[in-house]
Amino acid sequence: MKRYFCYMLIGCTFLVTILSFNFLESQGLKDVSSFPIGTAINFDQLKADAKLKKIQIENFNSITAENDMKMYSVKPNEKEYNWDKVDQMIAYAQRNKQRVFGHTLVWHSGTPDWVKEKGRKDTLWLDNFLKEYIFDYVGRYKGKVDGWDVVNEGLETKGGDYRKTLWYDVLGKNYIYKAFRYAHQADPSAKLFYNDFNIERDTLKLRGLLNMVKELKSENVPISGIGFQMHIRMDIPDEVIEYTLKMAAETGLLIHLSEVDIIFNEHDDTRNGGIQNFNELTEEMKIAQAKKYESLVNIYKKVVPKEQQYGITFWDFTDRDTWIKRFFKIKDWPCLFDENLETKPAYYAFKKALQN
Ligand code: 9MR
Repeated sequence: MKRYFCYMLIGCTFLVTILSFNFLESQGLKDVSSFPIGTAINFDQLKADAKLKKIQIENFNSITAENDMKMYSVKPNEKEYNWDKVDQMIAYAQRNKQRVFGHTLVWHSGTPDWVKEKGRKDTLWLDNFLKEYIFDYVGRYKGKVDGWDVVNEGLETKGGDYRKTLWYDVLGKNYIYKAFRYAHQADPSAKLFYNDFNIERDTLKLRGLLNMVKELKSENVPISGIGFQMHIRMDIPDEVIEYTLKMAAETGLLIHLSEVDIIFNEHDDTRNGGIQNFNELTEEMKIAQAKKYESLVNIYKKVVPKEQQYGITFWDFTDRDTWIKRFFKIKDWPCLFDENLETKPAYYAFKKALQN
């Protein structure tokens, strides 16, 4: 009798272990995280690829359009808006209980040529266009888009000066103030972000950003958060990332890691500007990348107070589709999933850090 009882106990323990192991394995990134985990995606590609879609649904509870919500997509010409893909993506997000993040209202690289041509010639027209565009767009998706990158990359690539773009040249830095105010009027409950790159490594640029935020706040401009794109490289020191995130968190604003990926090779921040130092991905490199992903989550949790953690969003999630290869014309392996859409060590390290 006693022996049977022992066997039964061993059997049950075994079963429970197997079941809980399966349960943990079946949980996606979003299920183990205390803040939203998102990804940028090209919606047409997602629709056409069942495997990609499955991974996306299992792991993410926030979605950003990689390009479909940019001005050149939404307003390709003066006569019409193109809402079709945005509507489709929002319906998909709602079906799958995902937060929609709007990227991006005002961005120099997202501005279509027809706006640049007209805007350069006519200040008043550009001023009115900015207002109308934001009211139409943010108003249409009121309550459906949780947050917006209102202004993207308004600072120069290096240092802390305002970027000299159509918007800045014609309207001055006021375009930033106006964009935030219009977006807030159009949807008072949407979270409004300023988003930029290299602010996690370039402390001069970070200082420019923090000065701008201070000015915006002193003028009661409704900014709710700072987006760190966080396109990083293996050799960007964790200490520097920790310092810059901490400084940004001290503003009290939400902090979004909005376009995360971690590359091995270098580039000069311009199209086709990749420098191919590594031709192959070794097992050692995979492990090192896993550690870097783990540290990033740990730093975010450590220095950004819980109520300011808007979430972590990846910019594409597979080494097959990453923008890095297309844009910089190099080979690289920046994502959690490999070229065959299988998980890499980085996936498990990232997940472990979310769980802890
Ligand atoms: O990944 C995007 C790429 O497919 C587009 O061609 C490009 C221009 O619209 O934009 C890329 O996304 C950028 C994002 O919108 C802003 N931060 C930098 C991203 C990578 O270039």
